[in-house]
Amino acid sequence: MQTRGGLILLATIGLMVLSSAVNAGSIWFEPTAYLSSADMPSDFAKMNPVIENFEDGSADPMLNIYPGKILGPGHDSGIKDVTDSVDADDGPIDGSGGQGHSFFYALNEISVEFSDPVVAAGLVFTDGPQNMTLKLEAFDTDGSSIGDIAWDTTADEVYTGTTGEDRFVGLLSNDGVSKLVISQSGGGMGIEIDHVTFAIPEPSTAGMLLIAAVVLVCRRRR
Ligand SMILES: [Ca+2]
Ligand SMILES: [Ca+2]
Ligand SMILES: [Ca+2]
Repeated sequence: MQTRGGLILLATIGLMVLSSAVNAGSIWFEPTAYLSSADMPSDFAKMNPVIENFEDGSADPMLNIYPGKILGPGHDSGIKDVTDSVDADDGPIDGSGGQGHSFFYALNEISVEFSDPVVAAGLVFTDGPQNMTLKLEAFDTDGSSIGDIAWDTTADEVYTGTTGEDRFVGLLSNDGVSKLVISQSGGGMGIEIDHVTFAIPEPSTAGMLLIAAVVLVCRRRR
């Protein structure tokens, strides 16, 4: 009797957790100032995400980021020292990320594709022209839009690595995110990002409870 009661309780809890997970949908994180990974919103950081900071000069194999390229320390585009990494990536938090690595494209849109769907996805906008409206849009595994978030950038008219306008933005989604697109409108050109941040689904609590229930059933049958 005790085992059967435990089993029913376990299965009930499992179904409750499963049902709440399915109904949760997505949670968006408004743009927030970001000088190091310590500035990641705590509810996002709880997902134990991978942070791709480009500091080894390459991107995680799970990521396909396009168009554009990784910039290294002090990149010279005709204007010297245009690299605009997250501030802490080059050592001190000192108002500059000029000696770190970032990802840059000369026009107005960068896509980040995940080879497997992720449940947490975010990035840090690090530079662009003044007076632009930025938008981050997320897509599910069918390619349908999950939603977007837009904000007016406070970017200064400085093309070197200043960090006052750097913003983290992202979402958690149980639908699974397959792609992020960051874009800007308003006249100028050039967009730069860093700290592409993502978490793949872990075996859920619900899944673990259901597995435990199945094991118990098998043991009883034996
Ligand atoms: Ca710095
Ligand atoms: Ca970086
Ligand atoms: Ca910046």
